[in-house]
Order: sequence, then C-alpha cells, then structure tokens
Amino acid sequence: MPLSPADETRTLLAPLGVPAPRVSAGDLVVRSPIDGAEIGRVAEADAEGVARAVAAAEAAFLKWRCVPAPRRGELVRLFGEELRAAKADLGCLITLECGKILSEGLGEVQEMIDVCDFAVGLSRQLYGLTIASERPEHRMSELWRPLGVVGVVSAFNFPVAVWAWNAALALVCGNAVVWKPSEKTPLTALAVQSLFERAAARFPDAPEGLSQLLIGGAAVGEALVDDARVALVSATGSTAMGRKVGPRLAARFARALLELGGNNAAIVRPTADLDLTLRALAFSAMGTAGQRCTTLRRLFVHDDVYEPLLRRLKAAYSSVSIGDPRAEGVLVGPLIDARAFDGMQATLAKLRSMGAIVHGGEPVEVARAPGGFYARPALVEMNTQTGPMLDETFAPILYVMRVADLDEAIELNNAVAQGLSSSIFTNDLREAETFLSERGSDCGIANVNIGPSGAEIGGAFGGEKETGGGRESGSDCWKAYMRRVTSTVNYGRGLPLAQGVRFDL
Ligand code: UN1
Repeated sequence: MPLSPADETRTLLAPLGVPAPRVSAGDLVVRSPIDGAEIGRVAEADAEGVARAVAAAEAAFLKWRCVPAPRRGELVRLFGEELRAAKADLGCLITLECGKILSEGLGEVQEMIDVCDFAVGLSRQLYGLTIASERPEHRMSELWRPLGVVGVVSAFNFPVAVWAWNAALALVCGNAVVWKPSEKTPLTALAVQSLFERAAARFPDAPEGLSQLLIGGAAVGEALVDDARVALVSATGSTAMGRKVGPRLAARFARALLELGGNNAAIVRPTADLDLTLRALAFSAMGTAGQRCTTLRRLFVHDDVYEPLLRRLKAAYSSVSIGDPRAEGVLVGPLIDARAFDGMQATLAKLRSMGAIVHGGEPVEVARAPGGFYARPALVEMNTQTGPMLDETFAPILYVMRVADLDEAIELNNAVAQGLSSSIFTNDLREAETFLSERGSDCGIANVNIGPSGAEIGGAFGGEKETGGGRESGSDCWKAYMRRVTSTVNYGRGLPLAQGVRFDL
C-alpha cells in the first residue's frame, strides 16, 4: 500500500533541503489533490516581505550583471546538476502537490534540466549584430545588457518548469529573479529554491539573494507587479489574471511576458494515420487531466474518418485508468481542487442543456482518496462551435465536430479568442503546408502529426491574442530578459551626421 500523500511528502522534503519547521507553520494550508489531505502549512509574504525580497534581488543584480555571461552559465550548470541528482524526489513531490502522474512529474524536472543545459550554451551565445553604418569611420553595433530584477509568477499545473524556463535564461542574461509560485504549489517551489541555493553555495561568484521566493496569493503577486524595481514580469496563468497584470505593468512601462489561456485545436484529415492520431489526441486531451495550457480542447474531424475515430476515442475515454497519479498504469490523476471539479461539472451541465452529446465526465471514486476530485475525461459532440467551446475550461473536456473542408477547419481553429497551440493530422503535404502557411493556424505553436501539447524547450513557447503574446524558453526568447543597446562609435576625426544633415557652426 502506498504511503499517504502527507507521509510521503514528509519523507521527500528533508532530502530536498526543506526543513520541517519551514512547512509546519503559517496560514497557507497546502493540500495534495490526490486525497485532499493537508501536506504542509507555510507562511505567506506580506508587502514588506515583497519589498525586502526585491531589494535583495536588486542588490544581487548589481553584482551579478558584472560577472561574465559564460561564468553565469556555470551557476546554471551547477543548478542543473542539483536537479539531476534530485530528479526522482522532486518529480515525486510535483506529483504529490499538483497531482500529475509520476512520469509527467519526472518529465517536468527533465524539462528544467533541459532548459538549464540550453541556458548554459546560451551563456556563450548572447550575440549582438554589427550593423553597416552609413557614415565613414563609424561602427554601429548592438549590445545586449542585463535587464534587472525579473519577476516570475507561475501556475499550479507546471509548478516549477515554467519558473525554470524563465529563471535559467534570466540568470545567464545577468538578472536576479523573484518568484511567486502558485499558492497551490508552494512546497515544490521551496524545494527548487533550496536546490538553487545548494548550487549557489558551490559557486563563489554567485552573490547572495540572486533568487528570491515569495509565497502567497494575489496580493503578493500584485505587490511584485507594482514594484518599480522589477523590470520584467513573466506571468503564466489565466487570461483573467493577465488582464490585471498587463495594464499594471504597462502603466509603469515595465515589460510584460504573458502566457495566458489556451483553447487548442486539432484538425484530422482523411489521410491521417489513425493509430498515431488516436495516441496523440489521447495524450494531448487527457494528459495532466486536461490541465495544461496546451491541452487539446477542440477537435475538427473530416467525415471520412469521423465515425472510426470517434469510436476509438470513446473506447479510450471509457477505459483510461483514472486514480492515484503515483500508481503504475494510471494516466489521469485528480483535478487540482473542488473549484476545478465544479467548473468542469458546470460546463458539462451547460453543454447538456444546449443539447450537446456528452460522453464521460462523471465523478470517479478513488480508494483511499476521500478528498480528491477525480473525473472521467469528457468527450463532447458538437454541431457548431459555440457556448463553452469558445472558452478555456481548465479540465479534461474535448469537443469534437465534423468538418469536411480544410479552410473551414482552419477558420474554426482560428475563431476563438485564444491563440496558443494547434495541430493537423494528415499525410497530405499540401494540407500540412496550408495549415502552417500565412492563411493557416494563427497560433504561436502549429504542429503536424503530433498533438498541441508537450512542447520541447528548444522552441519559443507562447501564443497570440488572449494567450498574451509572450514567448518563453528556447529560440531567441533570451532577448526578453536583456536590454538592447544600439551603439555607434566614431573612430574618425570628422563628424558626418546621419541622413546627410548639415549643422555647421
Ligand atoms: C503550461 O501548460 O503552462 O507544451 C506549459 C507543454 C509543456 C509546457 C506547458 N512543455 O505541454
């Protein structure tokens, strides 16, 4: 019989460097979604605590910015080593605190390790351009300089990887980081902060206070967002949260990097490999119990393959194993809390009242998990894209519609307010390329023959429209964490002016 989540959490925190007193006092009660039982209590930061953390981060930044970037990379390399050593424990703690299955918990730590490796390489590649000057004996170039204090607000569903995308890059770029994790997942954040401190202790060039952790709810996030010393806030969460954060940052001309809601679709065409498609759809729609921002929520299937695909999807949905996410063979764990569960049930009730055909979605009893909120993922047959299908319900609900025409399917893919991720399943080159073309998907991520979720760290991650427009992780996303200086040097004796302007005294 497995340990209770509370007992297992206790065994993991000490090796991860979180002392018991740190998680046994405070007003914020932390519960495992596995059984709803309390797994810790932590103190929340107050306004003064936020100000202190930002001041400490700023002091660290002033020193850190002068450490050469490849040396900064060395700290991130050491942090990656700590993560490798702690992968099993940290992966398990993620599972206990946010309820994703163990393989996904471990995958999340792997994502952190991967982004550390990426950032280490990047620390030697923060390249600027040399630009042809129009003036003789002048040299124009671009210099990339550290930005300052970077705030990171992260969500419960990727409690630590999304912080790592931001922190690893921000650190090699010469910044200090202040992190406000979701109030639902403070324990994994404490563990990661302690692993970071272990790495920093092994690295003499790391100033005190380079990474700060602030536990708390919206008030703490607001104080961070409003602090004039924070140059950039990278925030992941709902569109509603982004609507508050974006304007506040704009009001003080700070940078915003927003990763908000997704309402991701897939298009299935007649030539699709249905075995592959089914597996991809199942992972994207049911994985993480439908609680990824890249979760597949809408499916547009060609008439030729609609019946066989729906039959196989229904079979997969009714047989998928739901339960304790630590157990072998379980693919769908709990929803994060009662609110998420009620939200799912309310959406399904509304869909039924609209006449949609709902398969699954019912509550599931799980042994020894009295306070956990488990539900069978739901498949919903729709005739038109309307009602809740236009919104992101953060739960495993997959809408399925028959759509024969590719242009119409692309139009439907694009006809929602969100623009994060999208996929097409086809073996027809013309269809695949049309989907990726300028008249194709309008999302930040567009895939062929893989689902919309489970992105690698090497690409830029993010999306358009109500998804917020931010890009994190790979490609050239590092530029968001640096300030660009355009520099012109005159190494001649004359003073030619640009555009041929004469200004002779
Ligand atoms: C998120 O759900 O907030 O593409 C991030 C994916 C992951 C990241 C998701 N690599 O599913």
